[in-house]
Amino acid sequence: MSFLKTTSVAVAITAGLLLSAVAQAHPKLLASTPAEGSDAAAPSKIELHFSENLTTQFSGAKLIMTDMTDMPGMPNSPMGVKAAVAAGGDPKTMVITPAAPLTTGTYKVEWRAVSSDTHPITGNFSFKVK
Ligand SMILES: [Cu+2]
Repeated sequence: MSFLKTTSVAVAITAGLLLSAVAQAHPKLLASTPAEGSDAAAPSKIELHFSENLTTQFSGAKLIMTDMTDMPGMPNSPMGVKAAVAAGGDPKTMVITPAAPLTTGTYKVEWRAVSSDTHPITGNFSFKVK
């Protein structure tokens, strides 16, 4: 009996160590193109670079046009932009490709990233198109 007890304690300690190791593996957005707050010509694609490999089937992003005050007569309310979201050239990169060239305005990217520990992490950033 005492052997079993010792074994279960050892298993519990091992599980605790594993949990603390995976808790550090949450994907963080390290950089993006366009960068947050930038104001440049319309990008043909938006790249998000994360700190961890992404689980593509659970990760994704939405592109929203949040301000179009430069377009007279257009309602100034947030509007989803049709775009394809795919894995990039490496497993830490997500690429958003708008279906049509982005027009002048302010855009927000709302991302959701899941890596090996399966916890969804969300965030957002905005940029402008001249
Ligand atoms: Cu986690």
